[in-house]
Amino acid sequence: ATASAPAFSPSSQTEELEKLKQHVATGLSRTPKTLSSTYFYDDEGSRLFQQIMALPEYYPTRTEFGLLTRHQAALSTALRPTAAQEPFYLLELGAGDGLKTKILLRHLLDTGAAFTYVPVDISAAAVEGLAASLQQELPELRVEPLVADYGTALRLMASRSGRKAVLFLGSTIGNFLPAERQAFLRELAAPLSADDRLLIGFDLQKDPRLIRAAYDDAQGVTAAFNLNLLTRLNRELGADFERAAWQHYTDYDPLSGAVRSFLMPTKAQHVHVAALNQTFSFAAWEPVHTENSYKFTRPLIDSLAADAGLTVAEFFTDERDYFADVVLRP
Ligand code: AVJ
Repeated sequence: ATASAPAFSPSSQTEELEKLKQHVATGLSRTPKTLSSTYFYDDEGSRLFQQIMALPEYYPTRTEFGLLTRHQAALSTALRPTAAQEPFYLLELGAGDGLKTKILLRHLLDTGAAFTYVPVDISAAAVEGLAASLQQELPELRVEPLVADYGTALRLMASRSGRKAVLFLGSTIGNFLPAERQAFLRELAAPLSADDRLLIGFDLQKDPRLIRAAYDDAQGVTAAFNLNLLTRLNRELGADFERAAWQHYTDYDPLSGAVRSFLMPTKAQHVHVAALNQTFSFAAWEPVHTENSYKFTRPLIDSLAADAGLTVAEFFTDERDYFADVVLRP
């Protein structure tokens, strides 16, 4: 593989730290307290998420994997330019381990598509691991890894000529609140030309018990994933969260379609954050909201697309209708 060294986002480490400090200062000062799931993914968080994807309760990854396998030919056709030899960029936001994407990458290579794969992730470890494994498994693939947040990656790519197919798999779109989701999709859609495509994975509404179990597994891996945020704040901001005094709690609301995850202090406590020179007080069982994982319906996806000026070109689902991979076009 012609894998270039990962390009790093122009925002420096100090800027990242400033963002985190600002985020924590704001989030822990408001009522109810909030911290964002975007901060789950330090190297340890990315490792725990890998474990989550293999859990028996966590159906989304397995389901989307099956779905991509089943529809690989139709998906590849929908994503690549109509002129067979026209080069294009296949940009993936939040690439992670790329296990699902490899299905499409293989199929595109086998059918002679000329493209450069640009995996984008905020975890350098994830992107580097992926680039290394691709070098092994798909030596003929052209890879340009990019360590950046999504906004930065999109702006970088918008300035390059050539067609783009943008992948946003795994129902990561479910992490946005409805208003943020609309704004994000408009931001994604804005730089697209008529022949560009978007492929987005949406977890669908289903038996609420199945959904809830996926976010509260028996082995406690999801709990560790959520609690890792406290460990991260202790390490990066010199906070003194006592991890044993916190629990993971989650619920699913079938009306809004939202799984919400919380960090719950089991007793009243004060937490000092050295980097902010500030102390935050928590009442016993005062929820700190850390994540939303929205579940979708077809009408919701149609209106989301329409709002961003996009059309649903293809709508692929698995045999149980658990998950959808949707191709959108301007
Ligand atoms: C990576 C955002 C798709 O919301 O299902 C898994 C993250 N959180 N278990 C999801 C997650 C708890 C996951 N996404």
